[in-house]
Amino acid sequence: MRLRPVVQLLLLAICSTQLTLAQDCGMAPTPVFAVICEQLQRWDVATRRLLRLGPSAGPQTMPPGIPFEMQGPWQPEFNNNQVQQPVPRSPYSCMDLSCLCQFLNGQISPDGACFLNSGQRLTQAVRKEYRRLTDDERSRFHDALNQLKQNGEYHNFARIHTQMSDSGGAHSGPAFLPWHREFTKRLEIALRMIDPEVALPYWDSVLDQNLPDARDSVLWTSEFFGESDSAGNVINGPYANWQTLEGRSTIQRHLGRQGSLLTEDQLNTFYQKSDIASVLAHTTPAANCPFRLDFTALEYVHGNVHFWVGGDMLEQSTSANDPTFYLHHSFVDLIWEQWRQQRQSRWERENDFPEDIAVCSNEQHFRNSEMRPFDGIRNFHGLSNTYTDELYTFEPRPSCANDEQDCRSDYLFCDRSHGRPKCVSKVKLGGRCDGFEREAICYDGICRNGRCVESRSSMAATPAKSKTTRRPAPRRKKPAAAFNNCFNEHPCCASWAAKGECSKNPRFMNKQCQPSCNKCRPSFDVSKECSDHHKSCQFWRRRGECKKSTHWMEENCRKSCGLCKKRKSEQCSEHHRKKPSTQRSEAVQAKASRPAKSDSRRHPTKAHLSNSRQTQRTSSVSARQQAASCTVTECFNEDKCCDEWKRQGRCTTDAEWMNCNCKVSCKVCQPTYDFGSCTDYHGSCPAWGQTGECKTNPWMMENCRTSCQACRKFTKRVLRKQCHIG
Ligand SMILES: [Cu+2]
Repeated sequence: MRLRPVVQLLLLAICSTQLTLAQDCGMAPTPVFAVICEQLQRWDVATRRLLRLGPSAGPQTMPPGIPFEMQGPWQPEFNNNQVQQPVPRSPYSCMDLSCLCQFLNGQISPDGACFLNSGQRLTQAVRKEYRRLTDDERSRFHDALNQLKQNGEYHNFARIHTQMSDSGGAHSGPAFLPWHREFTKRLEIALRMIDPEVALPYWDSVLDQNLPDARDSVLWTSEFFGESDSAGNVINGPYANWQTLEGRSTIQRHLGRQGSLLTEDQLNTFYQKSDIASVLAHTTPAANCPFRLDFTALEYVHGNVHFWVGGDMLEQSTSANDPTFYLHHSFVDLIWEQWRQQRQSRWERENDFPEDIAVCSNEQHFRNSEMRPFDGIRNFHGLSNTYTDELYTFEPRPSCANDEQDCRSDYLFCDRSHGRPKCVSKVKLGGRCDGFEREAICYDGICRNGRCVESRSSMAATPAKSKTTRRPAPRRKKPAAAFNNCFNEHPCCASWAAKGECSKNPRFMNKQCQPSCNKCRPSFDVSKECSDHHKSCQFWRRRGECKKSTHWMEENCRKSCGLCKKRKSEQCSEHHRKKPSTQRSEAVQAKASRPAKSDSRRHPTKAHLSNSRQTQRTSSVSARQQAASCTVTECFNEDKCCDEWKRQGRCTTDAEWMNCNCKVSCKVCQPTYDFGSCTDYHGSCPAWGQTGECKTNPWMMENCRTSCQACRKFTKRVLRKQCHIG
């Protein structure tokens, strides 16, 4: 028994060295792959560090006053194939059109179709190649994206991708594809809230890869992604002068300096994969992971495109500043979906996920881990068929055959000079066209001496394609305002806020009780107890949500759920009564018998110690008998200094006090936890840590070592200094 802590420490040491010994990025086929490899490993290491520091450092949030083991109702309940929380609090959680319909103020007809106020029917988004959009579709997409930029929502999205602490599963492992599927789905919904007809296009970079110089593609003109100056600043097109999240005045790109675009061969290699663990791949395996580092994994291959675009796209922390990010990821999603359709049954698509192996991928990539920061969904939910059944679908990649005329786009041509006919992007004026002299490669021009130049004939022959005659963007009526997603998530928010929890427990409260903490302005009167805060309350009531999603409905659909007779504050206390005790102070004391802040149990002061020395001289009662008068009943040390005091001999020199307050160190009792390890010794530690107890209560530093990061703060040396008395 005495050996246990030692063995555990040893195991821990072995484990952590093995985890840090990642497989060698030096095996990478190209220098850029090696850099991507290191980048993914850095993300992984940082995620693992956050996970080790425990919930107070990580993104987990705990409601005020509800200890960890009692938080049952707070954990969204998941059936294996349930894709979302019952009530979508925001349109972003929607997984079908009837849900989106609610947020777009539409009407659902008896046959289930959604008709918007404009009379238009809401349909599945069709994701097309960027160059295959009609002029109207393209300008609507650009308009919607610019509105998101202006109303700040685009930045909110960029921030999500940046925040490692909340988005650990975004990179470096199996959750990469599902996470980005959910992320791009959300952006597409944000666009549709502005213009319901918009879909997120995809950028098939294979179309550019076949050019003499992909930087000359028509994509990098003001019609599409825009041009950048010699310093890399994007200076024209729909994203010109877009301020970045970090406050730079433009997006940066350095096309083609490093990396590469996707090739048909890379895609074919991917389509050939048969094992789920090579598709949802462990991209940062440790040396002892049974899976080898595989540079054909989509996460690696896709990283090359980030590097090819360069600038903001280089780093995970800035890449979502550049809209190329979303169009590239929309294509990555298409490639994944093609694999799913070709290789998996419907059932497999929703169920196959690589085994959870800690030495292969960190916990955030595990099948059932929460897909942070997307409330209420887990990684495996990202496998749902509902995404492409209900919300969006892909138009097939542009292709052409001998008998077909072209690639159905003014910006693409069918290359018949290089093997099997294939669609290739057109080249802007001044760009290279060598090797394609016989093809209609130049946009608005002809190929002469290996360069695209304007030609009178081309100008005369194709006036419709010239920029000056491009149809102006259609004027539409004012789009729906961005959705105001400002709701309390729990009926007790107001009570908690009144008790000062907004400042005591900001991590939780700022997320779950935004209106009550004045973090956003709701579109309804929060103080009205008997009202519906959401226009869909009746709809949800009919779907039985009053019973299924009690907290949210109790707060926001009180009228529809028939809760007007009860006062919220009463209901809060009822919530509390259901559980043994959810008042933090009661719970903490009842469950853990933590030290009351009474003088008798404060750690020894010099005065106290000198008193007890006298006690010791006069007392002949054994230590254990003295301890019997002690009111601390459970087997915990009450102070982080206990072990140090024991080392100083206080278990004998100050036996009475020590045997009560440092029971474990003085071996008065045998703890059931691994004393000496850097873990939490009590199940409620994470919850107490969340509510700031680490700072205010000395008991915590001794017994909630993970939650309070105690081992890091109080090394042996620090303790020796701090606990020195006399
Ligand atoms: Cu990416």
